[in-house]
Amino acid sequence: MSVERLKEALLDGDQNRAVLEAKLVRDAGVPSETIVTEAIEKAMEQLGAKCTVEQFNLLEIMLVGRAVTAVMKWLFPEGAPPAAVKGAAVLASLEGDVHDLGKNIVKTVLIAKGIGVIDCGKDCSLHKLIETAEREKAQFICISGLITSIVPQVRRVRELCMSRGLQRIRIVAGGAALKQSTAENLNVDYVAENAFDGARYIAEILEA
Ligand code: B12
Repeated sequence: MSVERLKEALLDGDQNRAVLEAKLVRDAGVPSETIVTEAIEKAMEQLGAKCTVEQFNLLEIMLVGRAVTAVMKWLFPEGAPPAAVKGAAVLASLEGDVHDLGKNIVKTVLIAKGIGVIDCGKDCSLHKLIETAEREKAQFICISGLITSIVPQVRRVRELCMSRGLQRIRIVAGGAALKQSTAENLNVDYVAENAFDGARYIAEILEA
């Protein structure tokens, strides 16, 4: 049993072995949070070296993505919703960004913590994002950004919220491309290091 072996199974795209290794790691007392940040995130970082504009093996990446999804489903099984849903967070990857593995992990973690999530999916326009936040009376807009080209869109979210009278909405950013930046630079309220960090920030505000 080791987090290293779980990482290897994920990188091999072997979902059955990955779930088995995840079980062994958790049975040994490693918390789900560590499994996500030390195995899943680190494995995907390694995979990142193979997913550049020049060099790119789609099948390999998809198999790893499938293994990640299988481990997440095992770590956070569906069907047992928390007793009371607190707050509402609209979540999306913005237009031009089709990465959604991280976004889906954030969704799972928020739901597991009892926070209501409205998932606008990937490649979501700013128009749809703000309209949904308004309609759903969301307290949070959560943006997952994996490619740097979406940064200008992120910077516009606050101004668009203001123009609709939604100044009380907190904007939370995360994902590899956004966490290299600061909240001030992105014009958001918080930049999360990972899904759990973001969920803690949201939960603290809801409890305040
Ligand atoms: C998997 C992957 C893909 C898959 C996506 C599959 C999917 N359904 O998501 C596919 C094959 C489709 C893909 C495509 C492309 N990709 Co790609 N991809 C990756 C890779 C390898 C992993 C991303 C990932 O899933 N990470 C795992 C998750 C778990 O991590 P995460 O998203 O960061 O999320 C965690 C936290 O950050 C946090 N989090 C994430 N979002 C949020 C949001 C909030 C609110 C909060 C609180 C927390 C939070 O929670 C998660 C768990 O803690 C990265 C490499 C990397 N280092 O990131 C490249 C990478 C992101 N891709 C890249 C590129 C260039 C592309 C392509 C343009 C390649 C091409 N030649 O066409 C395309 C086009 C994509 C597009 N238009 O969007 C570049 C981006 C460069 C840049 N800085 O702009 C990277 C960095 C690779 C590289 N080394 O160059 N890709």
